[in-house]
Amino acid sequence: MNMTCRQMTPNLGAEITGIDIANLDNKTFDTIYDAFNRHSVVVIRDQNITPEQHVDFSRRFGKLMIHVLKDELLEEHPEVYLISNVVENGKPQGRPNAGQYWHSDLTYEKTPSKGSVMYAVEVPECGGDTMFAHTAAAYDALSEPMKEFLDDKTAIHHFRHAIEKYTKNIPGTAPVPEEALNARPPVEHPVIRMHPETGRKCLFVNPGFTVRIKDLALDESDTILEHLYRHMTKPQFFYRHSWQPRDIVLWDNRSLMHCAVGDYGPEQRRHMHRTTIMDSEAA
Ligand SMILES: O=C(O)CCC(=O)C(=O)O
Repeated sequence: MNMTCRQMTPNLGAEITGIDIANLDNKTFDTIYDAFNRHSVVVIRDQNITPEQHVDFSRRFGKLMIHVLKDELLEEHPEVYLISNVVENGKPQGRPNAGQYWHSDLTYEKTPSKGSVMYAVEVPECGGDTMFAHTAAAYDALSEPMKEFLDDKTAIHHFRHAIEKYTKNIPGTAPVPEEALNARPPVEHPVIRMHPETGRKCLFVNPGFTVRIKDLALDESDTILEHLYRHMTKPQFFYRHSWQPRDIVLWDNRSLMHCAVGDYGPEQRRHMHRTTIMDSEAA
C-alpha cells in the first residue's frame, strides 16, 4: 500500500490513505503523529478494527484517560467511551447526543487531553457530522492588544457547566448521575496555552466547559468569552467531517474545539467508539 497524506483545508485537517492502523511500522506511525501535530484533525477511512486494536493504536500517542461517565464505557475495554443512540433489548449502548456543543475534550480535568481517536461503527445515512474549529489559527488572527489582554488570564472549567447549560435541554438524553458530576470539581487553566509540540499559542476556552475568566466581573467575562467563541468558529478556522462507517478521526484537543451535530433522528443509528489521550506536557 502506498501511503498518501492530503491536506484538506489551509488551517486544519488531513486525510491519510493507504494504511492499516492495526499494522503500522514505526515510520508510518511517525508520519501520522506528524500529521496530527501539523493538521490537528487526521482522517483515516475504511479501517476494520477491533476495540483492542483501537486501544493499541491510541496508546501509541500517550497514556489513555478513563471517562468519568462510567456507565458509558465498553465493558472489556474501559478506555473506550461509547457515544451512541442505539438501544438493544431496552439497554442504551452508550451516551446519546454527546458533545452537541462546542468543547475540547476533558478540559474539566486537572490534566486535560492531548487528543481523541474516534471510530465510526455505525453512522446515519446522512447527518451526524462533527465540526472542528482551530484554536491556534483563531489565536493568530486576534489583534495584538487582545492577545496581550488574554495573555495572563486564567479560566475556570467545570464538567457540570456543559451538562446544565446544554445537555439537559437535549430531548432523549439521560441525566448525568450526581456522583459523576461531583467527581469533577472546577479546575483552572490558562486562557492561552502553548502547544507543547508545535510551539503555537492556542485559545484554551470553550463554551461547553469554561465557566468564566477569573478576576473579571461576570458580565465582563461573559462578553469576552462570547466574542472569542464567535471569533473561534469563523468559517476559515473550520473543518466539518461527514462520517462514513469504519472512519477513524484523530483530533488534537490542544489546538481544536469540536461540536457534534444533532441533526438526525432516533431512527438513524449512530454508534461511535472514542478513546482519549492524556496531555502530559501542556504549558
Ligand atoms: O459524536 C461526535 O461526533 C463527537 C462527540 C464528542 O463531542 C466527543 O467525543 O467529545
